[in-house]
Amino acid sequence: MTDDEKVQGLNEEVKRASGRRTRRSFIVAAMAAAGGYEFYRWVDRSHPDQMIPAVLRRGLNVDEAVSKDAFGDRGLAPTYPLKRAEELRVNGVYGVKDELVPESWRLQLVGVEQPQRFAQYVDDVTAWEYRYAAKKDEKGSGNHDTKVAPKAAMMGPAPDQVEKAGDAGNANLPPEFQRALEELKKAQGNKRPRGQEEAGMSDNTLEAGTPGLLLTLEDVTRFPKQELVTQFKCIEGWSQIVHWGGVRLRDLLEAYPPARSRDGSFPQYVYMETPDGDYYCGYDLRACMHPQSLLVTEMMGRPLNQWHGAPLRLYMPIKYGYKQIKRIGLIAYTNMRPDDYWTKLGYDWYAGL
Ligand SMILES: Nc1nc2c(c(=O)[nH]1)N[C@H]1C(S)=C(S)[C@@H](COP(=O)(O)O)O[C@H]1N2
Ligand SMILES: [Mo]
Repeated sequence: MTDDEKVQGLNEEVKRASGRRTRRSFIVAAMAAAGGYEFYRWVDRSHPDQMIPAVLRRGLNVDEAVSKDAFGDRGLAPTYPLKRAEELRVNGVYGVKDELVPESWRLQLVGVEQPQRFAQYVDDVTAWEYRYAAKKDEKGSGNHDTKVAPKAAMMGPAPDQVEKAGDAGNANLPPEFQRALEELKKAQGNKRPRGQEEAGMSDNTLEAGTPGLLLTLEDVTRFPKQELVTQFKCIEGWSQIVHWGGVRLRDLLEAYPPARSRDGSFPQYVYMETPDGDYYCGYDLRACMHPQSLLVTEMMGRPLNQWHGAPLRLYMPIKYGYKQIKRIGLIAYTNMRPDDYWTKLGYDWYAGL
């Protein structure tokens, strides 16, 4: 058997098994079927419950919740042979248009339990300055903008129409708004205002003075490397099979578990945002704990490029493309369902496939 055939065999086994079992017993079956095969490491390294920090185990009934609510009986997204993977097109460039200076990237992590115990603690994550290379030309920003066909359920105007409105920029704003914008800019130390794309600023953008952690890329990539070949689906109607490389989001969240609320409960949501706040997404903590939810650093065996979200993007199975946020600058635990870029424009928050 070739490696691809082994993987196919495993996938078939997985599908059969998962049709009749809970995810819990399914993982046991998959582990047996995997027989130590290394490429799909998420299968044979799935944490036994004992390895999940107590703080998350008590807050979440991960196995049950993941299999039943979020992902149906199947539990896992199907995977494909590596040879079927192809180069993913670029679709949507909010928050990635400017070239980020790689050394200036940090992951802001907010809502962690006792953050002061970590060396990466700072008392204001928003004070971190992301630096951008001088603009050469506008290439990339015009041609690649998001074009998403309206879904039946969509309430807002079609994105390309909204986009045109957004393209007019600030020049068309009434003078009082322009003055207010100028004042806001000054108050922010003349930093670029956040959320300058058509959906506007996120409701969850952090306030200055928010404490948390500033993680480097090394901090994020110290977890076991994962690879996955899955189908990426955009709500527009196209899909492609993609080879992803990165680390499990779950590993990061377990290393930096969330703080409880005053009433003793755990946050049920995770919010993510680009460094400039132009694109943002909200997720169930459960979906983030899914073993196939990855913090991606590589596609097709190569480091991510700017347009696909370097240095770090999300890939979350069984969610549409618009939840796969590129160039993550912030991850925050939260109790309230977080704001989401395309939800603001009328799309479904869950975006389940
Ligand atoms: N930062 C950012 N992330 C984003 C988007 C975006 O505009 N900006 N678009 C989303 C949409 S609608 C899709 S389909 C996917 C496309 O990912 P790709 O460009 O790597 O194919 O990214 C998602 N993540
Ligand atoms: Mo999309």
